[in-house]
Amino acid sequence: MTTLFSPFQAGDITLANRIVMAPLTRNRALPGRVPGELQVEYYRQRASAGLIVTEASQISPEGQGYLDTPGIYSAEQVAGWRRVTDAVHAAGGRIVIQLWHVGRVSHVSLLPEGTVPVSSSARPADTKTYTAKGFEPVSAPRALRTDELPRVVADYRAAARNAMAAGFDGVELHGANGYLLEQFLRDSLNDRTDAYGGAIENRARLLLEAMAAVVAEIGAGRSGIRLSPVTPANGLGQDSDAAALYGHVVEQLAALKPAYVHVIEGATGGPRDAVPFDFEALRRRFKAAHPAGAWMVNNGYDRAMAIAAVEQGRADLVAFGKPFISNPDLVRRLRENAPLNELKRETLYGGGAAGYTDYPTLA
Ligand code: 8OZ
Repeated sequence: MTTLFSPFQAGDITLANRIVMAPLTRNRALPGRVPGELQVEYYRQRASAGLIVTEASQISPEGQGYLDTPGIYSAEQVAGWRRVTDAVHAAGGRIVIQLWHVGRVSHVSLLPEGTVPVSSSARPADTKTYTAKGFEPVSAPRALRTDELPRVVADYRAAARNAMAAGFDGVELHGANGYLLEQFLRDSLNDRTDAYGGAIENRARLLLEAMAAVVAEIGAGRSGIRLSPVTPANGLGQDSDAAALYGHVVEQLAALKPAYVHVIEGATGGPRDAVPFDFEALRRRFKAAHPAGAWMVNNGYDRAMAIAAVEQGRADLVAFGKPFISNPDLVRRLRENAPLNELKRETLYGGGAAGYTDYPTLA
């Protein structure tokens, strides 16, 4: 019988179990936005996950929106990530990197001198970001020109190439949580009049071009993507027809034959049912077009929910976020139905080893 603890083949990546460590922003990169020894230890401790998805990592200096998040665009960053992937692989794990461009969710102090955040639109986000001065409102963005979009797609492609050089098993495109690709998807923000705005086919174009570029660079079997059809994260309003928009997106993604699609059900890190959405219909639409593609679910899953979702065929993989922060041996704890450590919220973002690499494992 297939269970949460059974092995799984996601494209070209062989997973020891169906339990995934979700991408988690922790703001502990070194100067140069480079992952260091602390990240090596943190990810190594969590290598019993069937798959680790790293914290979101910017594809370019323009794609950064928070203090001390790592990148995957420089040689130093690639070298830092190589130490992380070597450690995870030596411990028997699998790891993909999440490729991130924040779009308008940024602040001028985090961006190259003299530049402002970029988006589908010049309308600012009603949200804050974390800078060297603490929480600050995001800066006003400018709309990307049509002739700049090939360069953005090329940045995703170069980042995927860097990910392979850094030894990752694959990449996950960050298409969720109110960042750049979702800023193009939703008609609550995208007010463009070019081929990247208006009809659903147009609003989905940048995401699909980025995904196609990643697939062309590293192969479909090493490419995944994360979506959040109804999240209110980062002040991006709801799309006027999320079912039609995301139905089109997963159908077009399916044609690219990715290893997996990762879906945040509900409000990221919050209520699962604040906005009605038929996630099961979305899964069926994807599976009808790409039966071998894995369906990864996330958001507030506990042990019983995860076991049931896999047993009933509603998910191939289940991603856990906060439980993996406080339980490096989460897989063992779920298998043995052992109690979980409490999460310390005050050490989520920034700082050092405390609340990062010092959570205890079972004896
Ligand atoms: C929490 C804090 C900063 C960024 C996301 C990358 O929501 C994030 C993020 C989460 O996807």
